This record gives sequence, C-alpha cells and structure tokens, in this order.
Amino acid sequence: MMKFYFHPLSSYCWKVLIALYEKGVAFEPIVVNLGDPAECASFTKLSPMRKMPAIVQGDEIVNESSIQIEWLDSLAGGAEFIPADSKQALEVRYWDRFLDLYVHNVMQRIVGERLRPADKRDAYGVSESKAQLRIALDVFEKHMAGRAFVCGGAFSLADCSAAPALFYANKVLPFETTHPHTFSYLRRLQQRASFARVLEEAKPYAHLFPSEQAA
Ligand SMILES: N[C@@H](CCC(=O)N[C@@H](CS)C(=O)NCC(=O)O)C(=O)O
Repeated sequence: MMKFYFHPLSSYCWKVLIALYEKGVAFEPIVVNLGDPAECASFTKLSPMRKMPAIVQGDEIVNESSIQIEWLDSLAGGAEFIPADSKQALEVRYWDRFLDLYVHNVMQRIVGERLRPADKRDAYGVSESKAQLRIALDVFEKHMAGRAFVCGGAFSLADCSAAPALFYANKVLPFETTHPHTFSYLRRLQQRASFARVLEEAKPYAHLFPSEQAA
C-alpha cells in the first residue's frame, strides 16, 4: 500500500491529503517528527531536501506536492486534477505555481519568522513578505470574481494548492474584508468534504501553530 509521510499541521501535506481524499485512494499515513534527529535522518533518505510530504509506493518515491498530485492523477479512477485539454492543463499548472510561489511560500516565510529566536527575527523581512502576499491576493481576488473553482468548472490541482495556502494566509494577513471573493472561495473550500476532513484531523495539533504574539 502507498505510504504517505507527513505531518497533520503541515500545509504542503494538506495540499496532497486533499487530493488523496478527493481520489479516495487507500494509503498508510506515517507522521514524521522532524524534531527527532533519527526520524529526520531516515526521512532525508526519502526526501533529500527534507520536505514533507513524501510518497512511497513499492520502489517508487515521489517528492514535491504538485508532482505527487500529478502522479496520483496517473493512477486509475477518481477525480481528475489536471485537465486532459493541454491549454486548460497549462492554466491549472500556472495557478498551482502562482499559489505555491507567491502565496504559500510567502505565508510560510511569515510563519517561519515567528518560530525564530527573538534576537534573530527580521521585522523588515516580515513586512516585505506581507506586502508580497497582499499583491498576490490582489491578483487572485481579480481572478476569482465570479468563479467557483480556480480554473474552469471543476476542482483541480490548483484548488488543492489554494486550500492550505489561503487558509494559513488568512491567519497571517486576514482578508475577509479586503478580498471578499477569495474569502468566500476559502469558506467554500473549507466546507468541501476533503478539506473539511483534513482540517478536522489537524485540530489536535492546532495549538502548535505559532500565534503572532509568539513573534
Ligand atoms: N515545494 C515543496 C514544499 C514542501 C514544504 O515546504 N514542506 C514543509 C512542510 S509544509 C516542510 O517539510 N518543512 C520542513 C523543513 O523545511 O524543514 C512541495 O511542494 O512539496
């Protein structure tokens, strides 16, 4: 059976978990504690950059969330995350990149800053990251006006990317009033069975998320 190495609070793991739940694929969940040096060393054998999640099936190791979701698409059955039409597929991949690079990774930098020792924090870097995140949200807000999903009429890889990125972005830069289309899309995602399940399973770990006061 497919092994899924992850942490229940990790946003990139959420992205792939959503896809797994959408597909209804059976898998063995294995929680990774990167704080444990031995676990960390053995996980690095699966994921050379030490990034979660990692998927292992037989001899095959699959890294990087977007590739993992494309790989899941290549398994028979279930939802399709990359449209067969090549033009639509490019649009999905574009928004997947946009959401990872300009929303998800920027949000991670802001959260990561909260975990640094007090004397190593970079307030200027945080304000720059928040400014970048605001620009990305502005672009996304325009795109989402009148849309149910990020691309076309169906849930895709781009929606898997959007869910965790926007959920945590809303924690570091709340956008209910500034970006209403994006906010109502996030609320719809939270009601979707796959993401609602991910959020429910993460609840016991929610206290580990660093608050702004921690920074
Ligand atoms: N580009 C990677 C990013 C994965 C990533 O950033 N994972 C985080 C958890 S959300 C991680 O493993 N962080 C551990 C670390 O950097 O030490 C992907 O799409 O899979």
